[in-house]
Amino acid sequence: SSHPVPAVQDTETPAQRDARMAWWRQARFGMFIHWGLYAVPAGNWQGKPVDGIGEWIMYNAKIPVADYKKLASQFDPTKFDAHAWVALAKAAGMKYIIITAKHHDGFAMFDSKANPFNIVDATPFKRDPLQELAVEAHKQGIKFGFYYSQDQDWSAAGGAALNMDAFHTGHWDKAQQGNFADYLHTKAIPQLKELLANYQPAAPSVIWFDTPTSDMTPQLASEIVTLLNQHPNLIWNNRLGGGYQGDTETPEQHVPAQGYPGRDWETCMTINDTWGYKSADTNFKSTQELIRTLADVASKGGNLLLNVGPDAEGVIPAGEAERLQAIGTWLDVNGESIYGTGPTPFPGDHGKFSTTEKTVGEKQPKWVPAWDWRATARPGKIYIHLLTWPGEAFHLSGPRVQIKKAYLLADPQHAPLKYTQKGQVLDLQLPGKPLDPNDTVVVLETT
Ligand code: FUL
Repeated sequence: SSHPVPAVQDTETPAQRDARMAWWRQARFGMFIHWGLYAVPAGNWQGKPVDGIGEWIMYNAKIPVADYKKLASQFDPTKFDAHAWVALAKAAGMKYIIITAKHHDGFAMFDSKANPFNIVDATPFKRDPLQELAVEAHKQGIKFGFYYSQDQDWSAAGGAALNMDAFHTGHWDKAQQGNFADYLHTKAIPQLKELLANYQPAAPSVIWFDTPTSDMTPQLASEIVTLLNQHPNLIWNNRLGGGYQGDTETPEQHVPAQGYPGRDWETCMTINDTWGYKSADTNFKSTQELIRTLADVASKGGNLLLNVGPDAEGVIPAGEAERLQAIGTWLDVNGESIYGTGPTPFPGDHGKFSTTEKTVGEKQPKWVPAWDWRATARPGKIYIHLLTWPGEAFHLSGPRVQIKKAYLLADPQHAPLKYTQKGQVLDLQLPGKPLDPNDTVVVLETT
C-alpha cells in the first residue's frame, strides 16, 4: 500500500512503517475505555444533572479544583476486575484496548511519582488498574495502549488551556493559572515517561493524545516526539498538536464518507451519548447499528474504537457489555469479512450529510449513513455486507474481476449461490430472508 504522507518518524522507511502499523491494520476493532474520577459524580453535581458528556463535568459545572480533588476520597472501585474487562474485549472480537491514563480533569489512573493526584496516592483503592490491565492484556494476547490528555489538565497550574481554540477559554479557578510549558515539564512529560517505561512488556502499543490547542507549540510538541521516538514500535494519533500528523486520523462520533485514502484512520465512538460514565445515560445504540458501523468503517479501510464508560465501582454498564457480547457473536461467524480487510473498488457514497442531526462533541454537519450494503475485500475475496435485505436478487455494478464462486459466510455449508456475471455487472440470487438481520455477508471468490 502507498503512504503519501511523510512517516511520523522521519528516519523510518515506508516498509518499516508498514511493519509497525501491521497489527493495527489487521485489528479493525478496539475497545476505548473512559474511566476516571468523573465516574463518581456520574453526571450529577450538587444534586443536579449537569448537561454534557460525563468526563467534562468538572469543566461544565465549573467545579473548583479543590472540590474536584475531594472526589478522590470517594473513589473505591472494588468491583474492578482487569481479567473480566480484557475477557469482555476479547469476547467482543476487539483486538486492542485504549484506556484513559489521564483525562482533561488531570486525575491519573495509574501509580505516578510525578504527581500525587492519582489513583494510588489519592484514593482508598490504592491499586494501579492500568498495571493490572497491562498484565491481563499481555496474558490474554491483546494489544494495550493509553489515552493521555497532554494539553488540557484542569487540575494543574498552567494546564487549563488558555488557548482553547476549538473549545472555549479554560480558567474558572485561580489554582489553574500558570504557565503551560511548566505544566508540560513538571506533569505531562514526566507522566508520559512513566507510562512509556513502567508497563513493559505489555504496554503501551498506542499513545492516544487529545485536544491539542495552540499552547502546544511545535517546539514543545517536539520534546514529546523525541520521547516517543525512543519507542520504535509505538503508534500515536493525530491529536498531539504542534503540527504533527501522527500515525492515525481520529474522526470522532462519525464515519467519514470516503475514509482517508492513503492515511490510517480510526473512528472513535460512544455506545450511548457519553464517554465517561453518566448514570442517567441509557441511550444505547442498538447492536444492529454497531455491527453496521463496524462494517461501514472496515469498508472504508479504517478501525472502530468503541467506547465503554465503567462506573465508580469499576463495573462496565450492562447495556454496554451486552452489546459487546452480541457484536462478538456476529464476529465469531463473520470476522473473516472484517479483520485485515481493506476497502473495495466500490466504497460508494452510502448516505448523506445532515446539519440538523444532534452530534456529540462535534459541530460539523454529520454524515448519516444509509444502511443498504457495504463491501470489504482481501486478496481473492470480496465480501458484500447486506445490511438491508435486498430481496431475492442483488445487482452489483463494478467488479472488474471474474467471480469464481459466491456463498453466504453464515452458511456452514458455504453452498454456492447462483449468479450471472456479464462484464462488470453481477446478478446474485439470494434466499428470501437474511441469515443474519444485522449484516448477512456474501463471499465472492475471485480469480
Ligand atoms: C474528545 C474529548 O474532549 C472527549 O472527552 C473524549 O475523550 C473524546 C474521545 O475526545 O476530544
